[in-house]
Amino acid sequence: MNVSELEVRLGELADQAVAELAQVARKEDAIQVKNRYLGKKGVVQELMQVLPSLAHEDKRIAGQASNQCKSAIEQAYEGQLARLERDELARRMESERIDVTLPARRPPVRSGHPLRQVEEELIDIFAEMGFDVAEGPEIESDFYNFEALNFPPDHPARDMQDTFMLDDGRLLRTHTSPVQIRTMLGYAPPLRVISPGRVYRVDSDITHSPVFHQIEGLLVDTNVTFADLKGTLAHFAERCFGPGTPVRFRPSFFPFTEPSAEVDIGCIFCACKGCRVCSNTGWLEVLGSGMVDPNVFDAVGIDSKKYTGFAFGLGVERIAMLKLGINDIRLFFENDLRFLRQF
Ligand code: 2NM
Repeated sequence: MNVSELEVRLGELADQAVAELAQVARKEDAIQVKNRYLGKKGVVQELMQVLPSLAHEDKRIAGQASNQCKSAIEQAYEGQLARLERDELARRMESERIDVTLPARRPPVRSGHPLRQVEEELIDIFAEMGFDVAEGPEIESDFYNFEALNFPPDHPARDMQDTFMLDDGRLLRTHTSPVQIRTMLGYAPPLRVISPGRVYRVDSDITHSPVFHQIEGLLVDTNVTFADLKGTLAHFAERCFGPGTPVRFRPSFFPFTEPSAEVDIGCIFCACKGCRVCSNTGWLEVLGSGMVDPNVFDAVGIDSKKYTGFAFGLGVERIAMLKLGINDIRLFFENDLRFLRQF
């Protein structure tokens, strides 16, 4: 093979390699093509084995032709590689595209369970009036739950039907009054406390749950009268249900208070005209209350000649149902998000 034949052959190889490189669709294929032409045992190297047989002047020409061929293939290789990478990037940009105009994902709104919202509102109202918050155990002894509260030993409220009993004679508290007993045993008057918390009774229907929440209040001082009770609860009713909310006190009975009274508010659904919710009475019962019975003071060692006090209790579920327009108490305890998300 003479030098001009070599030059032609190198030119053909370069054209061939460039054409092949233009066809490949993958980076690995491009590398393979380049190696086949330019590798140590590649076709260009093989062709150049004629070099030693050429005349001195022709060797220089052959070397130049070989370099030209190599750089043409090299350039085509680099170009194709760049093109493949660009295509790959474009493909990924298309398939992994982020639509920046989409509305942001909303984080779950932590408004709190409706019962907790109402409980906090009620606590705030009493806190404004200077009541401290007291808490106590949910498992109680008969003494704190009944005896100290002036329940006679055979009183029907102690019946097993109403109270969840433990095997050892203790019980799940049926009200938060035991907290008031513990407070009176631990602190000297004047006292002004509320006791929010979970209580338990064997009872279940659309207005009763075996577990529910109470807030009880207790105020003990010298010269506390029923007028103080009325003023406090009338103020509470206005803060809870709106200015001008009417209240009325009906005589009632609790073992731990004497006298005792149920507290009604004017029906907030019919403006006291009478409707289904208030059973056409125009009134809704929201609180129990009364003057602390001297027997309770005796049980906790408070001098009932020196001190008087009032107490009251409310069901958080009942108030929440009235305020939020909920007609089944069980909804509070089912954890159905379709219910909870409404509050
Ligand atoms: C109520 C109604 C009336 C009450 C009484 C006491 C205590 F400990 F002072 F005697 N605590 N809570 C009370 C009074 C609770 O709930 C309907």
